[in-house]
Amino acid sequence: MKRYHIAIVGATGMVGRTFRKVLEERQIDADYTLLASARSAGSVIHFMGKDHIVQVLNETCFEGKGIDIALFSAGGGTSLTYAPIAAAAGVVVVDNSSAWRMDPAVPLVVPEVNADAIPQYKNKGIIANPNCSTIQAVVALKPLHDAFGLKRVIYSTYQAVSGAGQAGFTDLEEGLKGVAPKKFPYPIAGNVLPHIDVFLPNGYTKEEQKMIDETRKIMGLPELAVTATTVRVPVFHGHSESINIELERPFEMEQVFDALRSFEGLVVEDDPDNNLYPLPIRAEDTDPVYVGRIRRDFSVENGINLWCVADNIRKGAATNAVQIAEALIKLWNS
Ligand code: NAP
Ligand code: 3JN
Repeated sequence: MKRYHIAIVGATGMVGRTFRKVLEERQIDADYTLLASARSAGSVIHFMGKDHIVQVLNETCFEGKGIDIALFSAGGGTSLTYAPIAAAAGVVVVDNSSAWRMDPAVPLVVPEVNADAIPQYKNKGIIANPNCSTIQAVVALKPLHDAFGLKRVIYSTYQAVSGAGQAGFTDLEEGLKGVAPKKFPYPIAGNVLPHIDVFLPNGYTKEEQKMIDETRKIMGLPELAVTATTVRVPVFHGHSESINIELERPFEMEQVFDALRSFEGLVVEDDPDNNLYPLPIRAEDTDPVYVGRIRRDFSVENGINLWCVADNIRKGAATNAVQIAEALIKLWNS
């Protein structure tokens, strides 16, 4: 069987570190090349049992190296420039940024939901990894759509500071000691900010618009009624989401529980008598998407409320991309 060669672009960053952790945990035996900017080129990282020298990402770094897959997490600008260069060298790029997500020729993939889109990588040599908030939401929505049809979705998110990178993380750490914020416009310690990413002319933030657009694309429902309010909260790891869902067809609550319980990648934590519901501190450093507080919304026909939690840097970024790489390897080996 062929031995594959995987590159990690942005290997020194928060998502890059988690890529390495997830690849080691899953023992994905391959040759590896670690890439980053000139700032950290030359540094040594111990990974998969050996020392790797971090190399600089440039126009020629993919040429003639036999790299099969590159996991990119070095920002949208870097992906816009270097993903096509990698693809031209025969590399399949799995990109964590928003740069390529809404390109109609680029598949936007959450393997549990739309693995059937993966072969579309052949169009441009790129597969896009969705935004963290979208990934966990669509894992919860898919079994309900398959069983009863989605009619309308309302997202309200409670997002961890790790979603804003090391700078967001430091703002909370230092803010708890009374230091003024550098990344966020207001203190995040003891506060909540209804503001993630930049504001758009339509009044939504870009994070909200990403959730709306990406949900429609992944679910293959371009007309789905969906809206979002995204909020930063003083939590280090794990995004939480209140999701209000209107379904097309009537249901019994037991059918809803059965559909959610039997879906790959989802864990139902719902036992109000014992105070059991998903929590970001329990989701931290794990891969599933957790759902709980599952109940009928009596204010509409066929309505459901649920609470959805996942580790935003694992399933929301690194794990999802590694799952895509695993699916590609399986496809090539078949
Ligand atoms: P981070 O901790 O700041 O790390 C950034 C990484 O990118 C570092 O390895 C850095 O290398 C590298 N880099 C930056 N500019 C580069 C350049 N010009 N050439 C090569 N490498 C470069 O950020 P992060 O939190 O890991 O996030 C990285 C990106 O992942 C984000 O910008 C976003 O696009 C994506 N992301 C996606 C999700 C999601 O929802 N799926 C969540 C979080 C992040 P140096 O060490 O050399 O500086
Ligand atoms: O803020 C969060 O919780 C998620 C942030 C994701 C993010 C951060 C910087 C740039 C993204 C993303 O994945 O959409 C990007 C980007 O690539 O646009």
